[in-house]
Amino acid sequence: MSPIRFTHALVRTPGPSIVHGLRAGDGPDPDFDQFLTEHSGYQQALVDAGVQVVDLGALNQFPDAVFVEDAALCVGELAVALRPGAPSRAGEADAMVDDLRPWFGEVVRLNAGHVDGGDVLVTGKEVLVGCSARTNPAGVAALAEALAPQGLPVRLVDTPAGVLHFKTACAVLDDTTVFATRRLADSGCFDRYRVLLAPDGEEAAANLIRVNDTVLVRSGFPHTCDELRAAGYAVVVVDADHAARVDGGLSCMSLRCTPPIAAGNGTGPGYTA
Ligand code: CIR
Repeated sequence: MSPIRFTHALVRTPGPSIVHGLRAGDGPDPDFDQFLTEHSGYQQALVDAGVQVVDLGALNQFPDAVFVEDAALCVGELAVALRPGAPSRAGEADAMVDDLRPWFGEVVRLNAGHVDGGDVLVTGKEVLVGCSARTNPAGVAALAEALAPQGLPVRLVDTPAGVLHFKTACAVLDDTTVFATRRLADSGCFDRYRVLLAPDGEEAAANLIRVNDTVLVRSGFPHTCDELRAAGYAVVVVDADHAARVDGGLSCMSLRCTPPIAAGNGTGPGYTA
């Protein structure tokens, strides 16, 4: 199981209800049409990185459903429907069970507590899960049980106070390297890793994603791009300002994976690209 090599990315086109998406601040609503444009650019960047993009289809009854990563975890041949911590998002996990079955066969349901996928960082060594306002120890324990048959150790860590998700502040760059905000790195949770730090003032760039040979970085963070390129990574910049208006970033808008049923068993949703 590699934390960076994938054959597929499962996404969900946003519905018009995305303008009502949850957010911590009181900034402007995202513009639906511009969100769609950005989402389509995001999908193209994933295709260019070498994965097959599959649109699971909009779920307009759940304003935040475009952020697919929070409702499920796909790791190796296993798919787990999570239990998102925000009440308005709980139903997204039920939809995931049906959506992921064609690709993974059995879908395990988290059976206790709460976990948002944004708090789950899969590295080449282990699975770190940050406790947050959305993810609690009972959920982490249930996830550890679900992942144990795969031989995947789970380590409970803390998401920094005031940060929505653990992966708001970090990302995997390769088997043993992470990119993180200084604040999160200073917590010591990455002491067993090589750490590249987000430049001061560009902490919001930490929610980047490594997809095969490409690192996707949200636009607006030139120093981050320079740092990654200097370290030898191929960087592609993606617009996601309207996702950011509802506290979304790059990682949460796709489930990067290598499903065991590569064509969705012929019953899955169609490819978008
Ligand atoms: C939420 O608050 O749940 C959404 N508006 C944003 C979720 C972003 N998810 C993520 O970073 N993993």
